[in-house]
Amino acid sequence: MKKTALITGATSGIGRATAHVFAKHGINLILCGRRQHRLDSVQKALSRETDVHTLNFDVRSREKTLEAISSLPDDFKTVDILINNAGNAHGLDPIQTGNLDDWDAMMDINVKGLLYVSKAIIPGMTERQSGHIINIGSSAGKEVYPKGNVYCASKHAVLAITEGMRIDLNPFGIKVSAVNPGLVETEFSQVRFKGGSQADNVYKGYKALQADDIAEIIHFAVTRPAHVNLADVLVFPTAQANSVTLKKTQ
Ligand code: NDP
Ligand code: 8X3
Repeated sequence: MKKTALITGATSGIGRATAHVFAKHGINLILCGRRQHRLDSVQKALSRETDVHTLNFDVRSREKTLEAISSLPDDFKTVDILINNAGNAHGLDPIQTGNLDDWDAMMDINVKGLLYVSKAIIPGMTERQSGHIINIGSSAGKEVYPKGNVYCASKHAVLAITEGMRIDLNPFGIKVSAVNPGLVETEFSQVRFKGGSQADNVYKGYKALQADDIAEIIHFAVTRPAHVNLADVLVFPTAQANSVTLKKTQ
């Protein structure tokens, strides 16, 4: 029986790479994001390999999130795997000069958006007494770095929510995992620096993780035997030792 996965943030980076790996292995896909043209092109690329449905909504909107997920056609209503991936950093500023809109975006998307999506999916999983939720945290959820303040707080919250979910969903046999990457070369820094030139240097002078590296780990996690749950995975590029120690060659 083919499984169905719902992936948030499937229009770019880690989410899109995960969609590709899942499709290759015959997992049916519900791809979510706000950029319709990207949803269309990922759907077009992957429909040769598996069944794909797309949902366009902003996870900041509680109503739109619940409405979109409740609109799923019968063939896609049973979500076996939820990948809570949508999220970004917005800005990199000391707390005293931080931007309130950036703070709102990070807490609303990375934390509250993850909760809204989970709220819509969990009832089906508890009813069926099965399922796997993977929350994409970050090394920033394990340690705080200079100017990371609110982004780090949002990812610490993701980790706390993951642990809470694992406890509360334990009686239902639902797996809950956190995958926590260090530096991954995606559109993440373009979003963080609002398209500014700072983004160009973030992945220079060392080999950063690629979105595919994380996608492979996510696929490994969802294909473990029923009695095995990868509860918490921290993954760095070899050049990175922690949030502030990075070996660059230039
Ligand atoms: P990208 O910027 O490449 O992708 C972010 C994805 O999130 C996009 O598909 C975007 O889709 C979606 N998204 C953003 N805001 C919203 C929103 N309001 N509503 C719905 N979807 C949204 O970054 P990454 O792939 O790197 O990031 C994915 C996750 O990985 C994030 O949670 C990030 O914090 C985490 N992470 C990233 C690391 C890195 O170094 N890159 C390291 C550790 C964790 P769209 O714009 O179409 O809505
Ligand atoms: C993304 C990696 O180091 O920019 O979570 O926080 S970092």
